[in-house]
Amino acid sequence: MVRVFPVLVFAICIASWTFAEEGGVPLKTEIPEEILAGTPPDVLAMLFPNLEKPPKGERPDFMVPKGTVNLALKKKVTASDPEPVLGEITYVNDGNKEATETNFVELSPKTQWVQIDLGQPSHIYAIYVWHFFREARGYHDVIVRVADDAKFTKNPRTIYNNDQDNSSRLGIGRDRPYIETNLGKLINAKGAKARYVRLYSKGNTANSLNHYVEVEVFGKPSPSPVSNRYR
Ligand SMILES: [Ca+2]
Ligand SMILES: [Ca+2]
Repeated sequence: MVRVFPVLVFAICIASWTFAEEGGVPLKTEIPEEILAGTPPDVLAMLFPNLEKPPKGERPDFMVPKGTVNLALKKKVTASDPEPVLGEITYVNDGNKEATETNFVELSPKTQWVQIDLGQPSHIYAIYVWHFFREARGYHDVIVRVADDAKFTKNPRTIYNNDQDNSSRLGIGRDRPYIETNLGKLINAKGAKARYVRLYSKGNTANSLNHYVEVEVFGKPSPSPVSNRYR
């Protein structure tokens, strides 16, 4: 541990320096009001092995370059299930994340995705997702991928995956399942350059359906658009 420590400190210094150079600022988003009913989180934790600990209170600052904004807000959104069971696909990124009884979109069972077109190649630093937090539950196979094209054939990359048994067949995920809260799930996208963001899930611990209250994609449009000409 003693030998690892200086390396860690060095890595943290480099990371801090990188963002400082770009004018790093803490990522800010509005956290919706907490509304919890149903299975208590500690009971759910027993049912849901290898659970990631839910954040307590406020999350520590997540630093992003100055000028980072939510690029997803009201951008074009599509889904694997074009006719939601409840709500509208546009609820995914309409900026409304209050946990009311009607303020979420419900997609069919099995693995489903929603996809946001950021409109241009962008550097993505963080993704915030709120599936459904009116009760303590966890979603299965939460996977986030980014790509240069809408069909995910050009430069697709997986930036988050907690499908540990590969039941959604996008590879074995190394991330851990988590319980939904009003704090949302913050995913580090590490500056990945892409235009399209796709989020998967495969039902949840309460039922087989898939839900979204809101998705935010924090980043900056890329100063040099991706060109195929010189590849
Ligand atoms: Ca919404
Ligand atoms: Ca799985």
